[in-house]
Amino acid sequence: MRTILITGATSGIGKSTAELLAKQGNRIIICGRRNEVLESLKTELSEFTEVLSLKFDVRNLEEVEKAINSLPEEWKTIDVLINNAGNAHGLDPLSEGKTNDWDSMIDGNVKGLLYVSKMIIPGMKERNAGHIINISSVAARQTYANGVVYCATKKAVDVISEGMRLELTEFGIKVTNIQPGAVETEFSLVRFKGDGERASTVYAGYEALKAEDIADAIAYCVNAPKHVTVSDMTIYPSAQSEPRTIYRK
Ligand code: NDP
Ligand code: 8X3
Repeated sequence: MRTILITGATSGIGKSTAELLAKQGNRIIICGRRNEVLESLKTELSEFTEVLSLKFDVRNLEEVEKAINSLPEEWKTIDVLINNAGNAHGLDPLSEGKTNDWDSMIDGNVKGLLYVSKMIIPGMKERNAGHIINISSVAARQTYANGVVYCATKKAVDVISEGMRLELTEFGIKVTNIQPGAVETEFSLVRFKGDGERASTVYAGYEALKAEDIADAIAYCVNAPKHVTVSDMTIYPSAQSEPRTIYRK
């Protein structure tokens, strides 16, 4: 039975992935900042498998280290790390961008992913086994105006995935980089700081991806035979041709 640690498991892609991989019989470590959500998800998933929850902010190195070091001995062997936590904050031109939004995106989407990975990689190297799945975005493929800092963070995730593959393949560690297009989750609600009406316009007039669609793709990568590594995957809703272009009815 594999042990899988998922960051950002309290919502959207991370939550659906936790649900699917739990139903497939894997032991799951769910992570996020919202304790109540973690606890209710833990109860839900415990019906299918063993679950452990860790509450930490990926931007805070001390919290990351403390949380991961607190894992009981029998949970310390992490077979699969899914670096999913992340968000966009704001949609503004650089000249008007809020620096605290930039900090949140750079610290969360890039530094947070590095902090968590640094805690998990040494064990994988020792065991000569493991799989790291990084959730990037189609925003890494095509920069869009007003989302430059978010796009830059996701480009960084692509580069980090590539670098991990260069450094870790010889240790038998697989690295997968996934670039989803528009997925209807809490993503836009967070980007627009709780403005639900504005968030819903992002998904209006076409069928956006569901978190479950990305969970399916992640599960495919996790379940591939030992000799098969899915290195990169890009998944669009059928109505989206590139990050800036969605055909709406
Ligand atoms: P959600 O907003 O639904 O989920 C984001 C998750 O990340 C939550 O569980 C949240 O948990 C966690 N998170 C955010 N910031 C932090 C932090 N600082 N520390 C710890 N956890 C954090 O969005 P999605 O499910 O859509 O996003 C998941 C990933 O997918 C992100 O990396 C996003 O960039 C990427 N993505 C999303 C797309 C989309 O269209 N939705 C498209 C392409 C990529 P909590 O608040 O409890 O901490
Ligand atoms: C989220 C997808 O196109 O809104 O990464 O940037 S997009």
